[in-house]
Amino acid sequence: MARRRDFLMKVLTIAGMAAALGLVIISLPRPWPVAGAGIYTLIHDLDQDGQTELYLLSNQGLIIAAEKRIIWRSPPDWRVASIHVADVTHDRRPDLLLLVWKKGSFDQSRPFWHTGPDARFTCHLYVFNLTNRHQKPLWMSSALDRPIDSITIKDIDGDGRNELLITEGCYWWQLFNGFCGSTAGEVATWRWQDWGFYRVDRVTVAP
Ligand SMILES: [Ca+2]
Ligand SMILES: [Ca+2]
Repeated sequence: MARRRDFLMKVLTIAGMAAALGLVIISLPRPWPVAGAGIYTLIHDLDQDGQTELYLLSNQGLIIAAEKRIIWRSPPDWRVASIHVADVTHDRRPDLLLLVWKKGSFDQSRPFWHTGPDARFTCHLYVFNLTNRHQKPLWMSSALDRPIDSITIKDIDGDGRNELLITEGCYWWQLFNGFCGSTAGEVATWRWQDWGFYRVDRVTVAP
């Protein structure tokens, strides 16, 4: 009888642990992004040559076409979660922003002082310009400290220059080291300066 009770206790303990693990997994803040899984199109004259281009985001891959010809497509290992067109570099030329998830922090330009494994699935923000129908990278982040859940581009302080309103999330591994804290989900303001974005601590919002 005692052995049967012990067996039942073990079964109930294992079932309880499995249920707890299931709840933890369900509560994870979307470690694998689902944005960009549908189809999204933009029509824009990014290189300002008087001819519009088609930007087709389909199943997390981006194709740019002009005059029925594909002029650029995103690499197959990128998951493009969202695309945005606006002047964020303050040169009065529209820029193309891609929110990308990919494995590894760097592309071919990995600095020599970064050694060891580099295969985590991480979030990146890339800025491109289109010149004479050639897509040219202007700024490509390494893995962001926190993943971006959403981007809104807006001149919030009324100075004629756009800012990025970034809703930050956290990676699944940050759940266990206290990095996420209570700030995940907050909206941060990023602004372009010289050669990249920096985070603005205080912003005076235009009335
Ligand atoms: Ca620009
Ligand atoms: Ca501004």
